[in-house]
Amino acid sequence: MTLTLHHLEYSQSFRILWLLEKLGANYDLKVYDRDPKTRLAPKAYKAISPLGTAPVLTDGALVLSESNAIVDYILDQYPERRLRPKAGDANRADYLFWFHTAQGSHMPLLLFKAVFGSIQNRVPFFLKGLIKTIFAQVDAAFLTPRMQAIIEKAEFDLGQHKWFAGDSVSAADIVMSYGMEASQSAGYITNAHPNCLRWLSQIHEDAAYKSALKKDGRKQIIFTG
Ligand SMILES: N[C@@H](CCC(=O)N[C@@H](CS)C(=O)NCC(=O)O)C(=O)O
Repeated sequence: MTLTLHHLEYSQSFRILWLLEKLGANYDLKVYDRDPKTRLAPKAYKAISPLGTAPVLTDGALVLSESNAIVDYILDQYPERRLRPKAGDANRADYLFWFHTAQGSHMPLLLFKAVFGSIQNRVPFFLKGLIKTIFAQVDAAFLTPRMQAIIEKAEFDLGQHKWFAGDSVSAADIVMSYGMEASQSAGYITNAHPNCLRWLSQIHEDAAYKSALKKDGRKQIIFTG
C-alpha cells in the first residue's frame, strides 16, 4: 500500500515530509492551502483528519493523525534505517526525551503563545489592554520560564553531541525541528545559544530537508498553530 501524506502548508506536517524524504520512501503527497481567512486547515482537510489537525497520513484504509504517531508508524516500515535508537542503545534515553519533549512540552507552549497572540488581535479594542496585561503575566510566570528551560537543555545537550540523540541524526531531530525553528523566530533562541544555532544550520543543510522544502514550497517559517 502506498503511503499518502496530507500536508498542510506552513505546518508541523513539514516534518513528516522531511522524514519521508530522509527515508527515500515511496509516497504520495497532497498539499493543502490554509483557509485564507482563518489560517486554519481548510474544510477538505478537516473532512479527512480524525482530529481536524495536520499532519494526516493515509495508508490504504488507515487514516492516522498526530505527528509522533505518524513518525513511529512510518519508522516501523523502515526498521533497517537507523533514525530511532533501539532499546539498550546508549542514545536511547536522549532519543525518548527529545522525541516526547517536542510534542509533549515544546509545541504546546508555542501553540499557547500563538493562540494568545491571536486572541489579542481579535478582541474588541477596549479589552485589548486587559488581555495584554493578563498575557504578559502568564508569559512571565509560566510560558517564558518553561521555554527557556527547554532551550537551555537543548543548548547543553547539543554541546555534548552533534544531534539531539548522539552523533547521528535521528527522528528526535526531525520532530524537534519545527519547534526549534519557531523558537528562533520568536526570539527564544538567540546568539547566546550557539549550539542551537549550529544545529539549526545542520538541519537546513540536510539534503532531504532541502528536497522536502522544494515539495512544500515554503518560503519562510511562520508559526500559525
Ligand atoms: N499534536 C498535534 C498537533 C496538530 C496541530 O495543531 N496542527 C496544526 C498545524 S501546525 C493544525 O492542524 N492547524 C490547523 C487547524 O487547526 O485547523 C500533532 O502533532 O499532530
